[in-house]
Amino acid sequence: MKERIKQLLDEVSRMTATNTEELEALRIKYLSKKGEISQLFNDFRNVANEDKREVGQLLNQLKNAAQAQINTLKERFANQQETAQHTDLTRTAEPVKLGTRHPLSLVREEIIDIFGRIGFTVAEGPEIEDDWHVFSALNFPPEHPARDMQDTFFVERHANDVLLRTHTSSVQVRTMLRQQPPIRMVFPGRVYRNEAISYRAHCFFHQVEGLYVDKNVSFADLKQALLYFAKEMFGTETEIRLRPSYFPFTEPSAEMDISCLICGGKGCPFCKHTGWVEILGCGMVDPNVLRNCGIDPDVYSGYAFGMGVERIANLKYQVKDLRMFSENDVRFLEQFEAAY
Ligand code: 2NL
Repeated sequence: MKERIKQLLDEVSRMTATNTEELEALRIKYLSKKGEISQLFNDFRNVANEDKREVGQLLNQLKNAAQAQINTLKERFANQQETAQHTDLTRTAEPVKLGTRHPLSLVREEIIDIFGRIGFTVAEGPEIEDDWHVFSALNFPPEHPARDMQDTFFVERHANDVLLRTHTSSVQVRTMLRQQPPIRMVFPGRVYRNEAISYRAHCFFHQVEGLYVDKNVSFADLKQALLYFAKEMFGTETEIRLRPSYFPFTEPSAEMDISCLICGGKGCPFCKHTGWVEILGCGMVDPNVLRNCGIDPDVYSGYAFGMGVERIANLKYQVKDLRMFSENDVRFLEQFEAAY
């Protein structure tokens, strides 16, 4: 028995395997219930009493040696597998996930694209402005509430107040001061208003405004351009209606509704059972605004319009909470079209 144990001790110390299957076979051979070592433990009963102590110690030594050797080999395989994973050059490449484009960018680009097809080019301008470009030139009376701290973020308060623009119209003003008609442009950009943040208001949002100034520009031209826009943006079935409204910088002014996208005009909770949803404001540029910007209102006339990009995106994607647009939650953003 002692001979057999010593023989096995020698075998076990030289035990080696080239893969996990071989290793498992060794474990079964030596350590399983019917394995060689267990067999020896069974035979231990028959060992003479005076030898029991010595043989017992040898047996335990063998069992521990076998277990230790198997564990060492097991660890070696685990390490090898890990290195193999890093060096296998034939492995399929990790899939690279495409990012998605922000819904507001998608909508802004679509608006620019639609107006581009009927001759509108694009201009941008500064977000930090002064009182004259944002209010005075646009015919806001001196006591107009928009000029109040409550509605506008002021950077510096002095004679020419420095402030964050509340609409992109200041870019139109800069454009008209720089060039004579014809002007046919859209003006996308971020604007700021001092509002409490909620699901339907934010202290910043995005606008696209439009301006067309030339000889003999009429309200009919405005209506036709906006009808084209509505059908391109929301589908050819879309109808529009204009309701009289008021803005300091246009006269006459109107708000435009489109037939409800959800019910097609029949009336549903989305359109509050009116069949219509509001999408933008528009009007004929007030002669005072043209004059303030160096354009002769006796020679030229123009139309202008302005829309909130968030508003259009809400309609298109039915986003219930405006804050989703600025929180960068990937679970929201991932749902939109990928960049390519
Ligand atoms: C709205 C309404 C509007 C304009 C913006 C404009 C600009 C100049 C002259 C005249 Cl320089 N008008 N812009 C006109 C009518 C409406 O915006 O609700 N926007 C979100």
